[in-house]
Amino acid sequence: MYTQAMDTKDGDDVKAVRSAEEMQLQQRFDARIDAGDFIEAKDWMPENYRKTLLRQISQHAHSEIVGMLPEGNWISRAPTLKRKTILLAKVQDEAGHGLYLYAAAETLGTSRDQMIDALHSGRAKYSSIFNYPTLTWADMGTIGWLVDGAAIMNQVPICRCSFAPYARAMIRICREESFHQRQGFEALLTMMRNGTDAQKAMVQDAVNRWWWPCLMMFGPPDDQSPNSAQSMRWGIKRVSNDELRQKFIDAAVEQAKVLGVTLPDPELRWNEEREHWDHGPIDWDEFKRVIAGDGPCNRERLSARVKAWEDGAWVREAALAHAGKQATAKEAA
Ligand code: FAQ
Repeated sequence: MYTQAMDTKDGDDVKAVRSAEEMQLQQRFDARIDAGDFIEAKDWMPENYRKTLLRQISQHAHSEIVGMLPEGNWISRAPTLKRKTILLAKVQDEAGHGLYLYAAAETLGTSRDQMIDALHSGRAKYSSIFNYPTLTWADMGTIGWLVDGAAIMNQVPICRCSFAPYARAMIRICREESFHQRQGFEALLTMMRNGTDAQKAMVQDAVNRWWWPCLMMFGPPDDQSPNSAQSMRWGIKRVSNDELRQKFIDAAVEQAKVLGVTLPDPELRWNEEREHWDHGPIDWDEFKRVIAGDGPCNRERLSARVKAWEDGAWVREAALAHAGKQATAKEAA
């Protein structure tokens, strides 16, 4: 006769077998990570590795999509046809990046609709940088130079992320971001070399406003970054938040000299011993406010995304109906 007790014992046996199997899988996974192997979506992975990747990749995808808004604001006001074409292409690239990244995240077992719902309901984050306004045309060049510059610095190491679909997406994204960064720098250089005094002042003002938020893009300092240690252990992050921030500052200081702009940090000083530029304190309270939803444009950005999603409902419905008809016609043929 089967009793509750017997069921429990059987259950315990099954659990013991399963956990021995899982331990083996875990050991194999750890060994692959230690050997620098790439993990594919179909491979076994610990649940927390999957969750961490989903969090980071979906937040990254959301950043690309929300990141279209500050620049989209200037497409209709670009000063020349050439600049308008470049900006249009750049904003379209960001949409493409968002789509590669959603596709990479979907391989982890969460649907795009679920990810988008998390963004629209405020449960998912996106980069703090896109909650700042774009006030003048110089903001377009500055976003290219500094925001894309920071994005590349952070994203190049992700091309070696242990999760292969993310790493593959990043290779293509980085190539495009590199073009974005150069076009931004070139746009600013044109204004600084050939522009009027008012245009030069406009560039300096944009750099003053974007510098500190760009430094926040790399995330909190290493000793206050709750996810870093585990993500580094898993090979999701290859270089720490602080190291990347420092590399970005070191590169930007030299580029600022070529442009002829000043970076708005009186404490920027070359440190012979460290062979890096020292910098002044970052306002982490501002960062916390922005990622908690209280930055200058958080509400505006989120409501623009929700509106675009709702306005596009008929397109999604029509595409699904069309795909359904095609499938039925194929079956009938
Ligand atoms: N903004 O423990 P950590 C772009 C959150 S793409 C908002 O250090 P982690 C292209 C973090 O999520 C820009 N939240 O976290 C473009 C975590 O919260 P959670 C996006 C931030 O993940 C250019 C908490 O703080 N790039 O710009 C930020 O190990 C121009 C604790 O932080 C990526 O997403 C922030 N800045 O390291 C488009 C790259 N920083 O999730 C248009 C991939 C931190 O626990 C125009 N992501 N947080 O609730 C990463 O490399 C990492 O996720 C970090 C954060 C480095 C961003």
